[in-house]
Amino acid sequence: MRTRQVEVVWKALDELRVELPSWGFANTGTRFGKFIQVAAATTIEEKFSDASQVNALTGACPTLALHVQWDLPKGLEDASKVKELAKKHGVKPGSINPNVFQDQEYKYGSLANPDVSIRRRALKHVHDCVAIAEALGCRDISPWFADGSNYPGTQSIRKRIGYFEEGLKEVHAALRPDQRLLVEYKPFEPAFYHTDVADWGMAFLLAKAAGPQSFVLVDTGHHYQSQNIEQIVAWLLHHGMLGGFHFNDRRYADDDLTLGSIDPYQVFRIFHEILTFQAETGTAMDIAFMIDQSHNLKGKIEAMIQTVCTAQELYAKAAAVDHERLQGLQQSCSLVDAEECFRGAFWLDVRPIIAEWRKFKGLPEDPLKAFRDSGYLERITQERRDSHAGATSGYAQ
Ligand code: RM4
Ligand code: MN
Ligand code: MN
Repeated sequence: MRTRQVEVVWKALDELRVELPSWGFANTGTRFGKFIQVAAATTIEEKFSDASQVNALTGACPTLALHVQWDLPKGLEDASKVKELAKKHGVKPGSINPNVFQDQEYKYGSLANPDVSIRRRALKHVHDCVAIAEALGCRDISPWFADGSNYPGTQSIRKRIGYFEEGLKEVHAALRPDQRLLVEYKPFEPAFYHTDVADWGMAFLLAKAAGPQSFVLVDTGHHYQSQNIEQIVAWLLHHGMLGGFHFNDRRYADDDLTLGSIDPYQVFRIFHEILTFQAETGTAMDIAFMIDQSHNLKGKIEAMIQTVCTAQELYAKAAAVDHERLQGLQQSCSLVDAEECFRGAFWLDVRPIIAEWRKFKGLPEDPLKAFRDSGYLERITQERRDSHAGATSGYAQ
């Protein structure tokens, strides 16, 4: 491997931070049912503990995203407990995710519900999340809205745009100066006719309307088949509107598969857009890289380690692209050489460099193996054996 490549890969690995999702350590399933894992976390303490394992083994995950309803059921009151856990486990709370999709009230929507009292209820929850974020020292408030409708003609799509603009402006006005509001989009599910924030254009316009501290969140699983995600990323970068990512992979819809398990080249191309933008503009981008995966079949902690290692490998490959050379080849429209320069980096085996980097940082060269050797899984499997009573719930039961 050439020295330049080794240098850029090390620098990239030093930079890359990936946020873990608290819900990725818990029992989850599909809408058809849950398969319980004895080792899954059922308390916020266990989620912090599991996340700290992933961070200790990879050195790349200092924060844990929290879902307010699942992790802080008493809201702000629970903040002090979270602070203590963060201190104890050496992982800080990360993005704060409101939940305005689960309660019965939200059957016809949250911020876009035709009923003003339900819109107010949802807004109050998001406001509470801003306060929780402040109490915990978290920068990002990251709501996902399930709002939409199932049948043509049953809702005013246009009116609901107005409701969203109004609501997000109000939330934005409550943000502290260092906080950000990230607007996530998703084309469908649970709404199957129209979703109020369905794509990056809608999220972009809503974030713009909300105010300058609002940005777009790209969940890699929230696109139609064959959509060019790196092009979306390039547009968001160009407009200074890229706030962060929810990493996962998908084959069909929002499948929550492990990052890069279906299409690693796509992740490489997304990273390339970011790294090439940074190289060309000389600006270090402040993008929140977060995982949003719920593995119901794989072991939770193993799957997270696998994901972080995959992100590191693909980020390192993208960093290895010779930007200057590629720029010249693009300029002269040397198509084959440009493509070879680009995909050459994708095919580089960066794993030996990453292993060296890990060794230098005092991290295990093979985090997955180190986890398996640690005995942690056996210990929690014993300890958590009896904590899953009542955790199964069937679909349509
Ligand atoms: C959605 C979306 C959100 C996540 C919920 C549970 O599909 O990806 O980010 O919080 O699922
Ligand atoms: Mn998501
Ligand atoms: Mn999703």
